[in-house]
Amino acid sequence: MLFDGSVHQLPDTDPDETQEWLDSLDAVIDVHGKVRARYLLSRLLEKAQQSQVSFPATVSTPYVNTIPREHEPWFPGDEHIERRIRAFIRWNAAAMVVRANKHAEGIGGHLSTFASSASLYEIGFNHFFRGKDDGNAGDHIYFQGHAAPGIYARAFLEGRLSENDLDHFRRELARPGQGLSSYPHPRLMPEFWEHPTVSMGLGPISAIYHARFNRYLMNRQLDDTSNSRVWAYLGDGETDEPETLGALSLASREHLDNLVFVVNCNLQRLDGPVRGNGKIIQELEAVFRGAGWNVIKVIWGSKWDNLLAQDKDGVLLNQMNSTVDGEFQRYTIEDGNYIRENFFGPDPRLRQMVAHLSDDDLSTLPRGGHDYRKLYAAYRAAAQNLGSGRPTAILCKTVKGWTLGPDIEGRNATHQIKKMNAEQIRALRDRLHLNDEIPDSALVGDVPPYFRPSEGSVEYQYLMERRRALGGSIPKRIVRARRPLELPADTVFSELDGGSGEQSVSTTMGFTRLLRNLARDEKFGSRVVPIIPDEARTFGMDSLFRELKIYASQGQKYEPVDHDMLLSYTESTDGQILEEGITEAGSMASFIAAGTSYAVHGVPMVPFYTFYSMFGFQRVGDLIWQAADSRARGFLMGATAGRTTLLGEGLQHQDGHSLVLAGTIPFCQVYDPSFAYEVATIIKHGIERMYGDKPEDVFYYLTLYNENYQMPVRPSTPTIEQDIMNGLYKWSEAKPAQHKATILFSGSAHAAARAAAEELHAHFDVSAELWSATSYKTLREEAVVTERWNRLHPTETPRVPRVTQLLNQTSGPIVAVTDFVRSVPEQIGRYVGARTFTPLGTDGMGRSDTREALRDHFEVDMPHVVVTVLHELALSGQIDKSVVADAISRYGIQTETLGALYA
Ligand SMILES: Cc1ncc(C[n+]2csc(CCOP(=O)(O)OP(=O)(O)O)c2C)c(N)n1
Ligand SMILES: [Mg+2]
Repeated sequence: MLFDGSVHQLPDTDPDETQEWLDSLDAVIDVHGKVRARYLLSRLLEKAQQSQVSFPATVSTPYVNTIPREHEPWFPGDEHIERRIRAFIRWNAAAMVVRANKHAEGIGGHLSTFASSASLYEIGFNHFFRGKDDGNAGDHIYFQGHAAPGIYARAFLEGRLSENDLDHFRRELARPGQGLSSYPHPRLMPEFWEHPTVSMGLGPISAIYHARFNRYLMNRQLDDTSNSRVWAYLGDGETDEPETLGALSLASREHLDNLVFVVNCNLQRLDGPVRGNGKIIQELEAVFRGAGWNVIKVIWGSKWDNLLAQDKDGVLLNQMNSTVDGEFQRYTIEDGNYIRENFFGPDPRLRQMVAHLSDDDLSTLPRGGHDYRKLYAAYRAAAQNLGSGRPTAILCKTVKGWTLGPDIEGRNATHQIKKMNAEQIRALRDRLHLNDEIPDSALVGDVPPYFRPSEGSVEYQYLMERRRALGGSIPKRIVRARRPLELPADTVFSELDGGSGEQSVSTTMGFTRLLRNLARDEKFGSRVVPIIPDEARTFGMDSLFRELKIYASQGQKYEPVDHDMLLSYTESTDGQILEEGITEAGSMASFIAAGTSYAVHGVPMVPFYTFYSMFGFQRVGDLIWQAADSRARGFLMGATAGRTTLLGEGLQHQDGHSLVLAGTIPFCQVYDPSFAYEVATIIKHGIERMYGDKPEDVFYYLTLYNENYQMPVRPSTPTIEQDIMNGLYKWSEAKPAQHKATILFSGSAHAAARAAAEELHAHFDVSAELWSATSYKTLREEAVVTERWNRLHPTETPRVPRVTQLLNQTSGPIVAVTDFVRSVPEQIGRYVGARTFTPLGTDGMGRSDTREALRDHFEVDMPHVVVTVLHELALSGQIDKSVVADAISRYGIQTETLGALYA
């Protein structure tokens, strides 16, 4: 009752007495000051509690609308026309899903989500969402994934989609490239959807970081986003995902008053009630308020206002407050009499209050989320909130499946219902008052027709005028070069080509230097977005704090403890680094915001998200998948990579498998470089590929290691850059010897490979050629494509996969060594022709110990490479088996253990 004037909705039974209390308070403040007043109030609250006068905690208000009737603004639209438009959209959304399932049993789609949220969207489309046809950044809308049919239905009404398009909902392969995707997928509909949302929770967290990124662009003077809002629509069930609510405090901390969450509280999720025994709206109010958000509850429709005004004893309010969601859901499916008996019935004062209402009246007392004026009031308040410094959450109470009839509305199974029979379709038509538009004659069988008002109709004119006034149709994904970038100068990269001389450095250090060079590049530099989740010191990237500065919307209000040091912790309003704190999910959301800025804003930005590689793909893999769907561009840098290279940290830290997980993500270019010049080449080509003349919507994953060694000079072969990008190249010739072998290395495993080649030559008369395998994924994908071509062109000369061509230039057994699991090199195992191929890798869980001990344990060190090569030579009869046995004892290798995989 403390907030937002909601107390004004309750009748004052004794205004004189109220005034006396208020006057007393004023007197206390005047005479004794605010501290005394606060003390007295606290004592009063304490006393009230002791006397069992329940008083809500300050994070929640009674179960009534936040905006009282008398504060509702004038509604500027034509409610009747908008209702008609909404009816058309509702109809087409349902028709589309029903038709799709008629055509293909089991194809799916959702009726009930949009049915519950149609008004939540339409109020936005008609009055708030700003398009970008005027060349500005516009608003950014995260649509609830399962509401997609409604968004398509609106695009149909606007003439953006045809009936034929709607008939290709969920049939993307029937007309390649022109189907309507099940959910918002920019990858599949790159000119329509902007933001993927359907994996619960990812939309909300992405929206928060997106709103923050808009401010980042503004504070860094890269784009004027001052008028852009981010609207995120989400389900009440979706709020159970940690990603949904986990970043709320960032939004308030960063004063993101450009952000609005609209939570569709239909009280149901997929299986049943969201909080049968509680009240999700109250729970969410407390969470959002506690996190510093502005909360607007839209619970009751207008007809309840009259009842509330009569509630002199507070019995209605008490009933509203104490009825649990499970009961409210029941009331949606029961008739008016049931409501009278059970909601109003037990208390004679309540029963009396509705005595004048018929059962029909009672069953149609609507919820706030279906009351257009209440919604308008809430949205307007949210829109006017810009400047307040607080993000807004609008919590709207709705009925799941609203208007779809008694078999679907509010039923526990409603989420999954995709079909309607002829009778249900007719009932929907009647319910939406579309009898003129869709006469009985059009309702033959159970395939509902679509309906679109003619271009001359008032509805069409109205709807188009509204969108024109608001900057054009939404959603629309356009790639515009509003502020194009210029590629960095070549010299930025060439510094790493010369090697490190006598100095031992890591690829991480090489990368940090490169990142600094990139950020210093006169034209390109400002587009670099370094993102770090509280690991900069681990990676030696704290050296960038001072130079690039950490983005802090509030600047730096304190002098840091290390202010007198060269590399002090420097925060600034125009800082470049997004130091995210310990949130890989949030960092990925920032990566997506920055990586899609080329399309969302027409301002290409180049994110470099550097993280502990163990806490990348396996921790936030779904967000990385979403990045691919979003068509994000940029670089994911998996630092402290390698199961044995990161020593000491043990089981939960040592990553030997992110390359496998990365390999499963389409459009993710995966590299495991060994040397600084390889890192530089991959980043150079990556930038060109993603941001050059013919940009491609891909992103890169590179491993970075923390082991120091002398970085070699880049080989001078003319094709070296392309060789590195292709995934495999000869790194060193072998010294002549009697037997031949080929060793492939990647990442930090180059050391074992190089030592093994020396050893094999020195002691076993084996000449081993060394090849750097920068990307097994790239090799595999090329081979798979070639293989397919051969299969489909049986009469033509078969093509040879690139990896096979390259390995055909080598001799002897092929042994691959990696600090990752064996399945990484195994990706090319099928393409080595008649040769033998043995991968050595780090399958199993990590351990805390030294690098040497770990490499021995995982059997990826020099002795194991040597023994593997010798074993293969013995198998082919080139050397005697006793040579292998001698080598095993020479290196003291344990032979009777199960190995790291089972240890
Ligand atoms: C991460 C994830 N888990 C599960 C699902 C499957 N799923 C799709 S919709 C849904 C229920 C959604 O309920 P709610 O958020 O309340 O949305 P409503 O349809 O009620 O508006 C579930 C569990 C999903 N899409 N994403
Ligand atoms: Mg729900």
